[in-house]
Amino acid sequence: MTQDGGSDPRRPFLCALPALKPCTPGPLGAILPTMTLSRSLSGRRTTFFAALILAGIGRTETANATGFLPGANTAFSSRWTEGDRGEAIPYLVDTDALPAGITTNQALVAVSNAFEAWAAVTSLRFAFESIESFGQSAGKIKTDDGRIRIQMHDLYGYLTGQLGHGGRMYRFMPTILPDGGMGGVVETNRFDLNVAGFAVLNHEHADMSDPLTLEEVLCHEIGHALSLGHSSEDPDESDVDRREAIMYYRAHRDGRGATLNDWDIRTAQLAYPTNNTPPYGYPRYMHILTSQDPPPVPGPYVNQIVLSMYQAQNRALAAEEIAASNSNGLFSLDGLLLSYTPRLPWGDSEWELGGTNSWDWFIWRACDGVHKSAPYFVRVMSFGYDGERDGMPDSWASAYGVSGDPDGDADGDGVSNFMEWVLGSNPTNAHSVFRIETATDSSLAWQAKPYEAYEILFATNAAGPFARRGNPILPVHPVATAAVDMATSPRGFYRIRKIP
Ligand SMILES: [Ca+2]
Ligand SMILES: [Ca+2]
Ligand SMILES: [Zn+2]
Repeated sequence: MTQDGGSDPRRPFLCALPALKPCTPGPLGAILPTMTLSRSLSGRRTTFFAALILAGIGRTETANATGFLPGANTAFSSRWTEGDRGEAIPYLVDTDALPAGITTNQALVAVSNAFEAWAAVTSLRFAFESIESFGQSAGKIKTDDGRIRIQMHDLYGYLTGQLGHGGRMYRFMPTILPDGGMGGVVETNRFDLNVAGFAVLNHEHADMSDPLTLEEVLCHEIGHALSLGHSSEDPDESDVDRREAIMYYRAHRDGRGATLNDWDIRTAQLAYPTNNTPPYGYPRYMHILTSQDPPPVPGPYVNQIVLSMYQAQNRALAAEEIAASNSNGLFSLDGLLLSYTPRLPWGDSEWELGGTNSWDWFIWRACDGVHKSAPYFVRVMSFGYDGERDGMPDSWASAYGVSGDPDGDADGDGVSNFMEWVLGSNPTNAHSVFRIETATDSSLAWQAKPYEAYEILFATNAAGPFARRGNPILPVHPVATAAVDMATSPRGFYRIRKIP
């Protein structure tokens, strides 16, 4: 957990420094009665919740006015954001039982065709992960692991006579984003964030033994997993567009297979536009220096980070503040630079990285002038007292014998003592330094500071120009790895850049 400021043996001023206070709950502690899972996102005590609900509980597949399944606190619905980052949503298939006459291979082909029908007309991508026995009905699995579970059977008696059922689970932040937006804002439509999806099929129904009907039903139920509702639930629907949609509430069973019509495509693209996807960012962490009045002035690498954000089409991006706890210090956002000034000269104290607590948090999102990203957290994870004002915490610098010598290079590895602090390496060990350690045709590995953000850059010429390749990597271990393709793509040069 944490080192309490009063008991930390490294803390140099046991009595002179004020005690830290945990982030105060403020107005953020509300819990919705419908939530089934909560996460403390900050503070010593639980101060912040994102709620997760299973939208399939009510078994509704009825669309709201927008053609989507209703969201919790948004007039629109919920969406997946993986496609915005060019990433695939992994899916699992349970083949414990299949419709009569359908082989495992036929089932997997039908599932793949059903996913590909949606991928072809949206920004979404899907990737088969494995065959897996879920052990219970996919529609009852409450998780937020970002996967879609396709259950080819109903051995657990989940269905009530229909050919299948599909849905999704989503996350939302009722206190911070009461109007929705945890899944981003597409034009003016705010979405909650999809975190899991499912489809359950009635393998005992005779119609499901026709491979093309199976494919149609799969495509329909996957549409629900993507948050689409029914185009119509009117048995006498006169609107051809709605009646012929794959999302019509009755299977057509006419050999169409996984074929979308204009209604399906138009509706899906409201959440998953193809050539103008929303921007995206990443969670970030800050390690803050403190000192007696005045506090350190935020600057490059000191109490300041650059909010990095991305978008597939390279529109101009801007950062927008959503909320900040400002409990133990003050955040300020200037363009892409986020600075933090501690209120008081706090002693050394840190939260465990990877946990859900922090000394302060800041929530922001990226805007590209058309869309807005999901919200992202910046968390203050540690305070380090820097009485010498050399840019390094006194306890860290004295432990290595480099106090007061930020510009020196104690181990002669070419990186200054100060930058070794910034990069998370050992200033007295020349082997501990930010560099690529191994490179193969398929992967790179480098020494990293856990939970920092790194960009992969590539050039065909050593002199450059280098361009970003793939998405940033946020390692959780001191050795970071990235998948690359040097076997089939042109040979060239890689660089790793730590985002400031
Ligand atoms: Ca060095
Ligand atoms: Ca070193
Ligand atoms: Zn349906």
